[in-house]
Amino acid sequence: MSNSVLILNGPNLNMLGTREPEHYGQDTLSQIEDRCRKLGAELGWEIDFRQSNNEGELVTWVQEATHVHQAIILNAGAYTHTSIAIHDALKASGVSVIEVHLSNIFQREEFRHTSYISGLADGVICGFGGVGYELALRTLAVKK
Ligand code: CA2
Repeated sequence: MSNSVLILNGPNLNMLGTREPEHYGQDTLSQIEDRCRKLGAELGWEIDFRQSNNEGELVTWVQEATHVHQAIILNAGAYTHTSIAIHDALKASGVSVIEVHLSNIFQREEFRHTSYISGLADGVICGFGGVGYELALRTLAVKK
């Protein structure tokens, strides 16, 4: 299998940098992507970085990850708290997952404290803004 990591971003994350900096910081998603690509190159990972507002598209991308990507770094956005479909796809894929959130979901509304992904993830990183994606990549490099 290639040294490829799939970084998936869910709904509304394409809006980063436009509103709610108190929760999500100032970075745009494309700035986060650039930093992941730079760090990925240093660590020897090929980075496939995607965003979708569509639950079904995220499910399809997870399904296609089997035997293609070493791991998925997943910020499923609000689908984290609702999507049994993404949970089932992750479970069936057998691909290692690291769950990432920009904000500390446990300091926020009660409905954000539930994740359908955490129980399947190798680990969860939240509350460190865009740096969380880089921490996830570094963790994968240690496990390589
Ligand atoms: O903290 C995270 O990374 C979240 O996954 C972000 C989701 C939220 O629903 C999760 O509970 C936690 C929302 C991302 C929306 O981002 C926006 C950024 C700027 C303007 C509008 C939305």
